[in-house]
Amino acid sequence: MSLKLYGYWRSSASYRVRIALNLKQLEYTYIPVHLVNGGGEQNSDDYQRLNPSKLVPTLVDDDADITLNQSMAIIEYLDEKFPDISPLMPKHAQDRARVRSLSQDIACDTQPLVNLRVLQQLKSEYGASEEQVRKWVQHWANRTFAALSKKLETRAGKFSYGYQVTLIDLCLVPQVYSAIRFGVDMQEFPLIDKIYKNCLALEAFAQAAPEVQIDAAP
Ligand SMILES: N[C@@H](CCC(=O)N[C@@H](CS)C(=O)NCC(=O)O)C(=O)O
Repeated sequence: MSLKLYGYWRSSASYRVRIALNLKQLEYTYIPVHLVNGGGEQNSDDYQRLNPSKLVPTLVDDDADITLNQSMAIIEYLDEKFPDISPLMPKHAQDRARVRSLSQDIACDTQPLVNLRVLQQLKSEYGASEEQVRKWVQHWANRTFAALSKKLETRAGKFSYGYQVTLIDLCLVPQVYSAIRFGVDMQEFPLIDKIYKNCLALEAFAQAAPEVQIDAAP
């Protein structure tokens, strides 16, 4: 199997896919796309040919002749193709629906609000300062984590949904990483903080961490 992942060390959506690839024990070639240098390599003609959305990640599976964007679609693709190694969804339909719902709270309702191009637009078009942008990110992270803490109360075990890593954890960990970067106090959300730390203790998560990627800035 020949897999290529185009990503960026600090990109939360790329981070999600790296965790999935590691959990599935899949070898892949990581191709960094620098989102900031030179106006962002995601905007280059070469990258746009691969993904006209100008966003990372993009996964190329040469054997299956498929090029995919959207981290959630990529993760579900990997999960369906390799269902026996670290399944990321529970068995029963109602559990799967809950896992999707909680994952989408992060992937659909939070990450898009704090994505780089949104923050850049706040600064360039509306004159927001670094401090205002930091507050913006904190605001959306705090709202998400407050709601999520309530929702997870009844379902969480060691991980977000019981004692098995699920898609929620793949979304949660990168979002917490981003929130900490922008100064969110995770002590306000002890359950999420506990799950975050339990996940990071797993090799698949540790190896996917931004700081250990080949494109990480020193
Ligand atoms: N829904 C997409 C989001 C992708 C996305 O927002 N990627 C960000 C990094 S996390 C990006 O490439 N940003 C570049 C930019 O904003 O110019 C997914 O899950 O893959």
